[in-house]
Amino acid sequence: MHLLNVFANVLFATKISGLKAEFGRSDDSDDDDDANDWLFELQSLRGKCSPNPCLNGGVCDEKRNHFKCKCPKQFVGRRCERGKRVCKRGTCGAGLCLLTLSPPYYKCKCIPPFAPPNCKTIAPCDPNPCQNNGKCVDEDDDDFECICPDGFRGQYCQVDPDDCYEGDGQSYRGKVSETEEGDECLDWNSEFVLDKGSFPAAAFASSEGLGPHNFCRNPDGDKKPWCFIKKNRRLRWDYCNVRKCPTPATTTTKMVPTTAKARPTTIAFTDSIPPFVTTFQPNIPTTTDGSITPESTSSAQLATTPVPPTPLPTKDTSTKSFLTCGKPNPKKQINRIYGGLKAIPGAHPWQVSIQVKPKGSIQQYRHICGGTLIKPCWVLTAAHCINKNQDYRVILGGLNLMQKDQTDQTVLVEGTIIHEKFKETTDNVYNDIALLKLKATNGECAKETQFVKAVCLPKEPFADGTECSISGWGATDTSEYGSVHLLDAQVLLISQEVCSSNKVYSSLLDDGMFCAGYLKGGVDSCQGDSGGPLTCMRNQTHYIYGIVSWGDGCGEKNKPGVYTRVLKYLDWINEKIGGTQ
Ligand code: 4AZ
Repeated sequence: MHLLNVFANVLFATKISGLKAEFGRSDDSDDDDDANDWLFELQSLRGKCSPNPCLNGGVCDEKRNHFKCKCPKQFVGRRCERGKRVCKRGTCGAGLCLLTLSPPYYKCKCIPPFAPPNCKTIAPCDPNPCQNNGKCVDEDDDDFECICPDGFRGQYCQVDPDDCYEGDGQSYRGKVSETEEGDECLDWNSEFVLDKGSFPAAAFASSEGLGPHNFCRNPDGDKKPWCFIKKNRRLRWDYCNVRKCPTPATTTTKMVPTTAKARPTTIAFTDSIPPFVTTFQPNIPTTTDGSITPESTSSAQLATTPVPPTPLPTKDTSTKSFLTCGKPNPKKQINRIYGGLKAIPGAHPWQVSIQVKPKGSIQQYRHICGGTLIKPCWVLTAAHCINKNQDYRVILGGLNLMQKDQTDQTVLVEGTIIHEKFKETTDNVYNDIALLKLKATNGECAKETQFVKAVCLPKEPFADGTECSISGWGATDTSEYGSVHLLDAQVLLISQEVCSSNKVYSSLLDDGMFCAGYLKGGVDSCQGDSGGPLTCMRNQTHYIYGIVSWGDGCGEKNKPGVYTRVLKYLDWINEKIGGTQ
């Protein structure tokens, strides 16, 4: 998934669902213009004050065919959707610009050895950055070191000896502010985290423990506390170097680091995501070694002999159907105002990772494509993801491809059905749709849980301009081999007319395809996301509206992602799955 310039494109800042991921920052210019007006036009937001289209307390004024939002001082944009840029380039020198609730709506936080007030001069120990009576040692290279009293640790001795987290760390309120790799966390109210898409009020006093500080927290039900960091001038996140509390019965050795070394003032940028050794093959996949596979491969199921993919049994072996479709029940729906990001557990319970290995081989399975659970035994995907010479399995309910989650379900694929008129050309792909029939065990394929659910098939079109969701483990602007974590993003449906214009895809689209994304570039699906879902919501129900199919690059200007138009293939799908589950 390509998540460049997320904030430049985010229209509905207050409704970005909870996701944290790598994403780029928009340019540093103070662009308070309404570059995205054409999108509002697409959404026919004309003349309607009810419901109030103005965000962040904007007052709506209806005038004939138009509405106008009168925005509170701090907001701009047609719908008051963006916070004003208060920190111009260089305002805070080498420090961080933190957003505040009162004028001038920001303050600078200097990162030692840079000194207040402007963080432009270097004064390593003045004022003393070491807390808890830590001693600051001025080193030759304009750096410093904190010598901490016994038991205290952290770059600034801010972490006390009893600092630890319990369970998954959602209740952690300690002071660790460093990642596992030693990067310093950004303040939750730093402008870089919040950017101009939002106002920081919600970050100041949240029940999740977020606030105007940079301590690690777990506000979204992840496995342990994490924080945002800045790497290569991009916003990233990583797990924190925080200790798990000892269980009462066990005694642990007390860790007493004596010194905390300040890092060099220029951060050594490394990629926080472990190398992802799978190879995505966008079109017809061929086999490769050196793959990554979740540890879940130990499942007894996987030891079974390979199943020929076709022909499919006509009789459905499963009797159980799901109770609902399209109703996610995410673990925690926090109103994340930070931008594009890692998916919340349970937010895309129909998302599957399709994994392959050479037919009949004992090689490990590796992620090749995304897919969407539409029935307990059926996964919808792109035809270009299927290669008859491979064995297939799907992982349902998982977020992290590198580790087995408790919520994972691994199910073998009994057969594959590719659309009869699927055709790939050098420029595009026609009828890019396929079905995977899952193999039932004891009459059950996928089990419905909070993390595994089916999406609904669409019944009618969604309007151009509708904001829909894409998700996947595909390539990102910083990781060409894909993301270990499931990422998601919002994209807008683009009209066929606009997308078939000369500057976009000209005559390459047919009525089985549509475009979604932003003509400006940025947020997009990419290699490895193929086959995965584009879902749109109506009446609190999610529908699978598109399948990630193709595009000219990823995140490029005037080259949005192209999706298979699922609505066109409803009869085909129903014919193939019949009345089966
Ligand atoms: C691919 O190669 C691919 N930007 C998927 C999606 C897009 C481009 C390429 C859309 O699988």
